Amino acid sequence: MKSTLRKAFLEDGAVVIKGLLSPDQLALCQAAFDWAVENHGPNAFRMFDGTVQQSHVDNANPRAKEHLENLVAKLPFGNLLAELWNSNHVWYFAEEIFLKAGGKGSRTLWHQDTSYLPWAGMHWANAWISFESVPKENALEVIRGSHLGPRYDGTTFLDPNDPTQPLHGGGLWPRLPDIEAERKLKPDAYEVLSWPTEPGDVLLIHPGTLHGGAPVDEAFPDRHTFVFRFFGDDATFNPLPQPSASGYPRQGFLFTEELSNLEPGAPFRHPTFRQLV
Ligand SMILES: O=C(O)CCC(=O)C(=O)O
Repeated sequence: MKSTLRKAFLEDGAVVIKGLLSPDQLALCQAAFDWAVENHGPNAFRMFDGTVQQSHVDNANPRAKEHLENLVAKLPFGNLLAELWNSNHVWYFAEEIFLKAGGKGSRTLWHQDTSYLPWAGMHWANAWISFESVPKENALEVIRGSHLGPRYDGTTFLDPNDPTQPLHGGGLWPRLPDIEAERKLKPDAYEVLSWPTEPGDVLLIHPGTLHGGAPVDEAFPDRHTFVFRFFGDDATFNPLPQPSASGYPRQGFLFTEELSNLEPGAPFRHPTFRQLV
């Protein structure tokens, strides 16, 4: 592996691996994606315009777990991430699904996944895999190096007038900056990374990076994106504030039962997560 890729991921928190997935591998992913949209899980959040589906977000669908684990084991992520992180082991956590359709999907609000999931450590990665060619204007945006900075409170994603409405409250974690408002006043207020991608390219981000954007619009109306999440040796259990001002999470954290015996700071391990390396 080129040392520039490793350096980019460690320092920037994001890197694109061009052409990582072959057309056959991508076709397997797309079939699994379509199945998972039809057979969504208990964490799915869907929006419709009349009867037309506008968006679909799902997380760790238990109905898809075994199939996705078998699929991911056939993809080149295990060895790639072991090298990228310099980790002896790599585990698969679960998937997330993002479908935006009809050209009306607004930006995904800026957030860190670590505000929603009890994760700490350097060895985490989201593999963002879109089935369309994604132009730069519609790409996911990442604040360079933000995985090395503060762990912010999350956004509830619920208030259209307040993109930083605190998820947890209580002042334990700093409130998210209003990055879009700041950028409007000063376009270079943040160092924002984004890349156009082609089918087969994979964007890897550390889930502690501030990321957002990736809107659909008239010129690019539909996006189907699979996110596979992975962790390695340097991954620890770092609980979220409880109780949370917004009542998050309504249905328990992902894998609440499995993680219930982990002490804060313990290695993030449980047999439910498939070991790839
Ligand atoms: O694709 C998107 O719109 C959001 C992606 C995201 O938030 C993630 O990969 O964690």
